[in-house]
Amino acid sequence: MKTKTKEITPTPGINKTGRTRLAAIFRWPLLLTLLILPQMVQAQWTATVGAQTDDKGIQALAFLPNEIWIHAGDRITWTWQADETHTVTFLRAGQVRPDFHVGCPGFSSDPAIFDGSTCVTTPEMGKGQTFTVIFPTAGNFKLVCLIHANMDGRIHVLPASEPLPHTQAFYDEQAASRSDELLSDGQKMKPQEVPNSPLGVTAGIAEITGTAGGTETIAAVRFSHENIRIHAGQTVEWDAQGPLHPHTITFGPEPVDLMNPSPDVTVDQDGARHAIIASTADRVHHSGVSRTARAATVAPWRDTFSRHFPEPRNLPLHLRPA
Ligand SMILES: [Cu+2]
Repeated sequence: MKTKTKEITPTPGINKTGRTRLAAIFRWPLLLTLLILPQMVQAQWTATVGAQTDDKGIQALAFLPNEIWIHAGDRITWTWQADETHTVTFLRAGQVRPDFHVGCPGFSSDPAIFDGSTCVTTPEMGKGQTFTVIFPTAGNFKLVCLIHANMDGRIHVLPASEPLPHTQAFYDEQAASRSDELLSDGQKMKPQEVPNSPLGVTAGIAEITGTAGGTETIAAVRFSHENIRIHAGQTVEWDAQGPLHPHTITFGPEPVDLMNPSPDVTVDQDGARHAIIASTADRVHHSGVSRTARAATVAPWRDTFSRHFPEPRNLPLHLRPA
């Protein structure tokens, strides 16, 4: 029986040599992709900024977690968890810490890329906001908040060939437990007596703590007395006991300018600011928000403010976290 051999017609334009060449052309990019792929897979990590109690009275000024190991090319997305505002900032080596209103100068777009050569920062951001930074090169980078001097962390960016010590689940667990720890420590903080002042009110307390990854601050953003009954003519003294978390003492509506005291505020011989409230219509405002106060990060910052009340009144008092 005669078998009919089917002739294979070569594809027009491609002879045997051509086909081999074509296969080689396709094989090389495939090989190249396989080699490069592990380095190009960018892992997405998540972390949080700040934490607070339900009543917002205790604020953890911290990056949670504050130490993360990733691979070059990976990205981290931070989510803000508290109403107190913070920044996510990476400065250039040797860069002087800028004012948070000024930024790098300027503010980075989201996502930002940080390799150590150019400053990256967000503006001040609050609860629910997110920001992503991509780290293309290996190195150890310091993460800071421009608003709170004692709030920082470390990002260790390893070459793709090196193994990472932890998983995302580990960091999630660490962030949650550290947040609980800081907030419960904050609830236990007790105000110190206001020196030489029987009618003293503490305007916020704070403690700086930390881990190997960086410093954290726990702050109670409340007055020590919610109500204080005095006689007309008596003076009340407010004492800020947070080393880096200044507050304003305000009677009346919140002023637009938080940075400068109202014109009726005078300064006593011992440096305490002083005002006299004669009527419920008085709108006096002492600002603890000053650049000088913010810059004093090493020495504990303390400020006092006295008010003299010549008339019996019920006056609303507001505390605004800086
Ligand atoms: Cu902060």
